[in-house]
Amino acid sequence: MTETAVRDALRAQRIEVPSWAYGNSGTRFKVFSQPGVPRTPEEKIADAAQVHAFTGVAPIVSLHIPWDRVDDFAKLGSYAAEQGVRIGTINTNVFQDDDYRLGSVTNPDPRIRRKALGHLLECVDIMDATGSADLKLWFSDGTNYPGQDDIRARQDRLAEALAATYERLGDDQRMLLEYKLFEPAFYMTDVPDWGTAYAHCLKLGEKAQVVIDTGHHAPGTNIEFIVAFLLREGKLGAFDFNSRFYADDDLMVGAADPFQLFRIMYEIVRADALRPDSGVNFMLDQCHNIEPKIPAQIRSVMNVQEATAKALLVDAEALAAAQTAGDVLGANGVLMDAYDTDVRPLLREVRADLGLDPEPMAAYARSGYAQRIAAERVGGQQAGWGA
Ligand code: AOS
Ligand code: ZN
Ligand code: ZN
Repeated sequence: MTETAVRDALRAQRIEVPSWAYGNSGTRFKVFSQPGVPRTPEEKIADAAQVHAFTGVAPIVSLHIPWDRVDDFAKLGSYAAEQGVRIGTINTNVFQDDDYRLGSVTNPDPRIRRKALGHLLECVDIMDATGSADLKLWFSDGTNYPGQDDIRARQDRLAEALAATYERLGDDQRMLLEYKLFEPAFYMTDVPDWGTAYAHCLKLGEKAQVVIDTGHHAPGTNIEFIVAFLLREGKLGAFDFNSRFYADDDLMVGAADPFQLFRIMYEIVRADALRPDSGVNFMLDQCHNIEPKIPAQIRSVMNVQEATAKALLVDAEALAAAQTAGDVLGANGVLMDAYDTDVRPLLREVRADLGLDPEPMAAYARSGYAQRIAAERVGGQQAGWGA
């Protein structure tokens, strides 16, 4: 790839940020509140707009319903536009009501299954109002004990709800099915892995695609293989990027394992799936429990940019030649040369080309925004988990 093509790709890159990253969050042990946290969906969008203002590549905000419920979603969309961003994916929430103790769409009780499906369909109505293209489905459904419920019947119930939701989608709308190995269910999860998600999506049709949340696998899983496979099948709809040391830690992407992020981005580049019109949506799904939230999002976006820049710098011709020649060490060396490149000067130039400060973290810190919201927003509510 020429240097111009690398720069063009980096300028055109798009990363979607989650509204819930700006509110207070925590673990089951403690939620630490921070000064200036948003009190409303509008304030979450305003904070997200800061991330875009300083990075230039994050103009899309994911909403989570009901955490971000407002009376007029079209108006919220206009507000987002005024802030310089737009509303992206609508994330469903069928995991927070007492009713969902035994599951949502796979619950043995048909009344609760109907309630859960009603929420999914309502989220498509919201997509119509916001102009969103993607509906994200993550189900906490599963069981804690062997024998607790019938694994196979739960798959039937899941398939039924997915089919009804799929039917409701408009021509330009997609549903993105996210899998997760465990948590909150500890014995069996109804959508535990990419194979299960893929099989359901395949049956549903083209508008159903798989989401890879990078924190949702068993330790040691080769995530880039899943990326390569799903891309080859045209079934990779989106990422939830974050990083983890142990389980679903939801830490900043690229913090735990920047090399893994590079390997993932290399498969993206290899499949020409970086382009915003490729059908792959690059979202962050993170919680900043102890660190300041807006800078943590800026840092995360920068981490994705750095991994992407390195992936774009892989010498494809040299790599193919080494692979064809069976030159194991040569091929590995080509990949590592790209990974070992310091791409920060290149990204500083890309930002300058976009008319931005080359150092987003420092520029945000200087802007005074953090001090302003801390003074203006008194009585911030916990947003996201537990809201
Ligand atoms: C849950 O573990 C999943 O990662 C979800 O994508 C997401 O975190 C949830 O919808 C709440 O933010
Ligand atoms: Zn996720
Ligand atoms: Zn998760």
